[in-house]
Amino acid sequence: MLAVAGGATALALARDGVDRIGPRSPEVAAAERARARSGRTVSRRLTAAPGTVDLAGRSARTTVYDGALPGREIRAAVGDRLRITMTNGLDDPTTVHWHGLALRNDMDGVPDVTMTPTAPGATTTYDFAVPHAGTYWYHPHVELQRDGGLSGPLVVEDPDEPLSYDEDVVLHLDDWTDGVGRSPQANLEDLARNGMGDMGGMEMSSDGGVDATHPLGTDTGDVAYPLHLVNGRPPADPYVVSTRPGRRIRFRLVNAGGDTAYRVAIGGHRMTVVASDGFPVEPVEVDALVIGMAERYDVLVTAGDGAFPIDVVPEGKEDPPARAVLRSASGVTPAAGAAGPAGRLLTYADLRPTEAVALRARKPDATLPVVLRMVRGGRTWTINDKTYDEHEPLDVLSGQRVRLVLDNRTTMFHPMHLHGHTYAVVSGGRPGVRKDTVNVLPGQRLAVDLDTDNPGQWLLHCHNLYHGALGMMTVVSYVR
Ligand SMILES: [Cu+2]
Repeated sequence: MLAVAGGATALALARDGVDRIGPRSPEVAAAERARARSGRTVSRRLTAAPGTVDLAGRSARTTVYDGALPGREIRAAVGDRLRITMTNGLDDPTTVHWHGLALRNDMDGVPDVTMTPTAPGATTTYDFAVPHAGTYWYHPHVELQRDGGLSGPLVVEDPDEPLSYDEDVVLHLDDWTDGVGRSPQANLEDLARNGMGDMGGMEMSSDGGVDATHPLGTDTGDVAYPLHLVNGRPPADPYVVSTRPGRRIRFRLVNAGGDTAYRVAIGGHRMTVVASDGFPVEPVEVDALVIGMAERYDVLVTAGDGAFPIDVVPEGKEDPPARAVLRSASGVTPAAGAAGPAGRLLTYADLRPTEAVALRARKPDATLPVVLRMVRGGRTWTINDKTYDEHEPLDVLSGQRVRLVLDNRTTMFHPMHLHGHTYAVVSGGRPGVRKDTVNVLPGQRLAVDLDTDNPGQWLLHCHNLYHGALGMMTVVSYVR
């Protein structure tokens, strides 16, 4: 197995003489005490273990939470305390990362940075307050475990929800090879040995081929997947959303894929985008959207009368698409193919934060470059010319406005995720849409602003699982 930087940051905490705010520091405890509380506790058990899943009659041996694919939805409300006891039934150590939540640092689930991973047979309890409403998800943060079946949705409801809808449906999207194609480990070993092979960007223009029909560029992934799933279901046995004509549905789209962005459209329907990565946006109506790895979109849809395909097409890949069905009446479901070049495709430029969540404009106290590179033909991916094993932390002080300049010097897009914070994507020099995972396009320099209000040690990494495993991770480190 390829080792992914065990212990690197634990050592870094001590080795360079910098006074770092560790996960168990008083600052982290104080930040947790300051979080608003509802007085309610949501308690759950979660067991990660090997299991067999049924993919339209094809049986796949993999790893899952509680035998379910995807992992069961966890629902809480703002201010609730989540108390989740995870038992590790795997053969390897594991953790749970609560993606997108501004939670206490010692519950963030990053091996060695925030906790010691849970050993096989052992149990860990995660106990933290959830500060923000929205659509989030959970997954391990150990090596390639996420490219099996180990992930699930986490929804935080707003007791004062301003949107009105009749139904609330999560669509958990995932690229699938475990147990039916090459194993994730074999794919990683192939990339580590051979890089991107002939795909090495040689034929690419300097902009990576970004245009209206290729919003993420022409090289969007390194791995071919035999299946793509919606809520654990392949297209031959699709997930069906049953409703009635005229009902308003809030779809919560989660891209849990390891190496696949998806283009999503619903035949005969427009979608009103109302949130991105959990945080609300001014409503914008589109025909289709592209969702990168680990991004989430909430969309409102008013159901028509009939049966309609929900097309989930791997962006820029030849893989067979995923598909679900929206059904409000009996009858035959029309063929797939609603997602096409026609119609309005969502872009980041369309997204504006609502007044309630907009970051106020403020001159950054610090600006930190985050340079993304591919080296050795894609066998290694770096941040600021270091792999994770050798990373130099990005030091920040509490109580500041910090600007990260994500500078993509490669011909692939990278969905860059910062733990523990929801930054603002800078647009026209001002803080715009709030996100925790942003697609940085080939050749693009994209700035994000954040307020350093959640002390601790926080991973910043590419959510292409293979880029992360091959080095494209670092740590945003609060220091005193
Ligand atoms: Cu990447």
